[in-house]
Amino acid sequence: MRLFTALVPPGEVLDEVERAITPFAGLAPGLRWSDRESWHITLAFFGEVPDHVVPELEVRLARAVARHQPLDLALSGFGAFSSVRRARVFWAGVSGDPLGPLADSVKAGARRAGAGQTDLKRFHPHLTLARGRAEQDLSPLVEALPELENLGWRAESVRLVRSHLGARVRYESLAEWALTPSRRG
Ligand code: 2AM
Repeated sequence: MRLFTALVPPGEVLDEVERAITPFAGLAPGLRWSDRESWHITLAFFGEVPDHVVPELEVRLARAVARHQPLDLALSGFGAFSSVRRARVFWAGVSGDPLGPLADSVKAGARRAGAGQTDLKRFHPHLTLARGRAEQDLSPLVEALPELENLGWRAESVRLVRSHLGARVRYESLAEWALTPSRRG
C-alpha cells in the first residue's frame, strides 16, 4: 500500500488558510485545489510498502516519533514547486522548529523496517494546496494573497497515512503517535 507520514495542523489553522485563499482562487484558473480535509504536511513519503512490512513499520515509526518533542510550527507564506513562475504545486510554507530531525528519524525507522523507498528529494516542508497539470506562472496569485498571520500551533503527533489513488486521491489515517513532551516542560 502507498504510505507516508504527515503532520496535520489543527482545524482553526486550516480555516484561516482557507479564508485567506478562497477569494483569490480565480487568479489561477489552471490549478486544481485539493480538498481541505486532505491538507497535511508530509514528513516522509514511503511509496508502495508491502503489506507484510506494515506491522514492523508501525513499531519503528512509533519508536522514532516518541524520541522527539512536540514542535512549535506556523504556516507562513505561499510558494510553489518548482518556482512561482513555473509552478505545478502551490503550497503554504512551514516555519518554526526544524522538522528535519524528526523526518530523518522517521525515514531511518522506515528503512530498518524494510520500507525501502523514501523520498530522495531535498526535504522542504510544505502544505500542498493545489496542483496544476502544466507549469504556470502563479505570480498574480502569490502577489495578491494576504500575509498569513498568527498561524502557529504546537504539533503534538505524527500520522501514518495511506494514499488511495484514483480520479480524486483519498487519504486514510492508519495510525497516530504522540510526540513526547520534555520532562523539564
Ligand atoms: P506533495 O504535497 O508535495 O504532493 C502524498 O502523496 C504526500 O506525499 C503528498 O503530500 C506528497 O507531496 C508527498 N510526496 C513526497 N514525495 C512524493 C512522491 N515521490 N510521490 C508522491 N507523493 C509524494
